[in-house]
Amino acid sequence: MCKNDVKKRKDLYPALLCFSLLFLLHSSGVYAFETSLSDTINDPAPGFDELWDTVMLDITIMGVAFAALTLWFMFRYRRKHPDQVGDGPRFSAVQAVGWALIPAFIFMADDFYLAAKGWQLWNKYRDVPADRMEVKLESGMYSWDYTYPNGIQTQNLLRVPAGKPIMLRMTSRDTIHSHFLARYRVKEDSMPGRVTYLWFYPKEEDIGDKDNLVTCTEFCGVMHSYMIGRIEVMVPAEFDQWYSEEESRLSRKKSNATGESMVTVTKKNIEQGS
Ligand SMILES: [Cu+2]
Repeated sequence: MCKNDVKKRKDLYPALLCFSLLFLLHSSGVYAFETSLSDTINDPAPGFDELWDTVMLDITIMGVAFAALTLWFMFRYRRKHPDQVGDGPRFSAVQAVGWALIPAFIFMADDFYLAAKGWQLWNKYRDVPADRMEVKLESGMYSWDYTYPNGIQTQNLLRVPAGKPIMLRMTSRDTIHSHFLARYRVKEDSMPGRVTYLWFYPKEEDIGDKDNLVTCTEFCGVMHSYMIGRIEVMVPAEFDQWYSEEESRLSRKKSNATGESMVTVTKKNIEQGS
């Protein structure tokens, strides 16, 4: 082995140091994520946010590490005079394979780790809280039609009490739509002939927020971008009042309709002389 080779190999030590640092930095991020996940059992939104932040942190560290390494290589191995011929370090087969596999292993380990965290979070999210309110949603070009457990219906406006998990059981009367709640970090397709669901957790700080929007995130037709709804988070007592008032209005409407149809039948009978 000539002296020159040994020197060039030594030049690669900072690169290996970079990878090791990257791994250590990431490990500390992993620990922070691990400890905070257990605090977010009920509400999936902070978990999705933390996972997103971890992905951003990882790709930033990797990007910066690679950019720094590239710049350093460019500087260290620059051509010093016009007729200089390159002379790279000679690696043994084991060193060459190690140089390729160790970084690949670190990055794949990070990828698998993030994928596993995403899977774990998704599984938690699919475990819907038992103490919830279920609302049916039928989507159609171009509106969101909600039906509450007591039968009252709203369009493009979902009123919910703060502090109660809300589950939507969704279907569609025409094509595929996707109910997206940006604030709660959840979305799910609604489609004809199938019932899908999503749930979210409205909180007190959401009360009075006029920008708590529902948007359709599946291109569903020419008016797709106008398919906008709103989530109105209410003080629980006010919600209960609204809910029972609407319920009694609905039952009055139903009894009036029944009364009207009885009158129609009676009129018919009179006309027919029976
Ligand atoms: Cu749509």
